[in-house]
Amino acid sequence: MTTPALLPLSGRRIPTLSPGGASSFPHHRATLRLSEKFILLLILSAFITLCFGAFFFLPDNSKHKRFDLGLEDVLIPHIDSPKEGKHAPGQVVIHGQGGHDDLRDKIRADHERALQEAKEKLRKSREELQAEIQTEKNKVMEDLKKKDAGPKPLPPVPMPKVVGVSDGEPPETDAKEKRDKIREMMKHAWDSYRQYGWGHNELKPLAKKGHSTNIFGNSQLGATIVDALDTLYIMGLHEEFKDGQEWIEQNLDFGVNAEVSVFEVNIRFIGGLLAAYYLSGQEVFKLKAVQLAEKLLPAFNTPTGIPWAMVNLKSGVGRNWGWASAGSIEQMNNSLWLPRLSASRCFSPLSRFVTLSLSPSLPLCPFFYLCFFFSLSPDHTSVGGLGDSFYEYLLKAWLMSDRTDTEARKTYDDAIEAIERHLIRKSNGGLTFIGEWKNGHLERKMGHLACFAGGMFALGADGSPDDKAGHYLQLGAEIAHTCHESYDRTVLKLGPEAFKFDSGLEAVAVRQNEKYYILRPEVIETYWYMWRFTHDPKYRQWGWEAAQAIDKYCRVSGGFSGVKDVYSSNPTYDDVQQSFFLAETLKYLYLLFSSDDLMPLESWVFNTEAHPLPVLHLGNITLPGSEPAAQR
Ligand code: DMJ
Repeated sequence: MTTPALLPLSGRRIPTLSPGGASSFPHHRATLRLSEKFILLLILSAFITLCFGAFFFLPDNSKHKRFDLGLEDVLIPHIDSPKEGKHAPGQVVIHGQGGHDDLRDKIRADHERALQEAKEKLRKSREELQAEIQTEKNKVMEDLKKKDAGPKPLPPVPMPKVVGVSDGEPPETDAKEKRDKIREMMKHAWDSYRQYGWGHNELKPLAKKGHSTNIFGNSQLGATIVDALDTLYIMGLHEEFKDGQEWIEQNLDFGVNAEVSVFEVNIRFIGGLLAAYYLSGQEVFKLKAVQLAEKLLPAFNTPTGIPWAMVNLKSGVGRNWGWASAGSIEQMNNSLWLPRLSASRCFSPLSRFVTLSLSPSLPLCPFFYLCFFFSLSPDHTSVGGLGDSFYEYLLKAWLMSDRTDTEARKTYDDAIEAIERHLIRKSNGGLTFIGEWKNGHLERKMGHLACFAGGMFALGADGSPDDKAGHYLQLGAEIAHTCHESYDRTVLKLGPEAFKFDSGLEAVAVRQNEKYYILRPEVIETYWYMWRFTHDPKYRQWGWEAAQAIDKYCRVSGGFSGVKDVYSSNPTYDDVQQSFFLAETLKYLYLLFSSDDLMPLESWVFNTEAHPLPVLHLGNITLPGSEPAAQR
């Protein structure tokens, strides 16, 4: 008898043919046909499904007992071990608990292993732990970079229900008149730009033509239009707003071959577009903001994680300023706004990364990261230019997260404690000032830019640790007072770029190149915050002094210009109407004379260019698509 051949693929036995050609099928088959096996398999699987069904769908009167760890709670019905062989009425008894016991044992074992690991961690030295954390961070950075490598769709942008975009007319006639005057100044600045500089980044109000600085490369991106939009909206200048919107729809193109400052473009353009979007609900602003954010993204793809200072919008090639070859902390300020557009490319971990890497000599961030991977330059630290908004954004990240980002708040608290200890001093004449740390000592000089810190201290007072709210509000008031003095001690009643507290000098500029005023907002910004938190009439008074001085000394027929010497009764103009004059200076002045229900601080956070973004209150968010953006 010949052995049946085995076909390896199906396992089916095929009888061999007898040489005589007669059938040699056996009478009795010891094996099953394929179709029979298939039917058997079907029956078997139906049976198994039935068993599972019974397991999950039997009416379950028994309670689901909590296992120690969360998820099992939901998935596994509890089986009480029968007490003295008796079951409670209605209790479902499932026999064969071995599987659950195994699972329970496994969970317990996992739990114990985790505990053991935690204990081992605690036994490790600080250095070992730091090294481990560093490795983790590097891994996260690598993953982030990998994730960022390819194009992927942007996540939806939350659309909060905005509040407080009201008229804000103050009840006091005096304040109302002043507010009207500020609005008129805005109109003059805008109309002049509209007439002489339309589409250019800024305006030369004396030459009556367009102007641009190197922060925008050689582009014509209409920086003033984008920067001014939300101020126009808040002031109720809707015709002008529409005009600006139309220009943006038809002309704003970020595909230009221009090398721009990542920081400036971010705070002015992305900030301006997003604020316009949140205020007006017009989709075009969001669209443009997203387009621009995509253009800036290559700047974040650096070996250190600190974004490039500049990026070419067309090629995506980035580089740093020659004098800050590894980037400055200013660059990290980008983190407040971009995550809004691109949550999957969240930049905030990068900024944390830097935050934790403070200067070894001073527990504050120095300006420049001269060497690779945060081997720091310990030699220049201040809250003025290049460093200012870094601290501001720690606080604002916390506020914008509806006070949930406690890590940002803690870092802010630590930073301002260090600022107070190391940089803040009282002059002989009793003026509180914020100095600059340079080459191992404190320079008793304060920049106009640092005057914003008065407002920051006041804004951060609520939520300070150890009941220090009153202290920080007081500190804000002292900075406001000092900065007001820097204005009041000039001929024009406008503040110089920097002022000293040295050799008998109190809040006055010494060097010629520090005597200019370029329509900056920081002092007025602090007045506004102080007004909101104290309602002390002196802040409105001081704001009004500044507004009058600007109108008197900076106003020309073609707009507003900066002046070169605030100590000269016959100043020369610098012939630039800065875009931040419309974005910030006039906006803060207008808000100062408005009632508090216009842009309330519980609902809005202003970026460093005074562009408001709504606080992301939980439950205050509608994803686009689920509800059409309201036309407010
Ligand atoms: C503005 O562009 C912003 O306020 C920035 O943070 C600092 N400098 C100018 C205004 O002075």
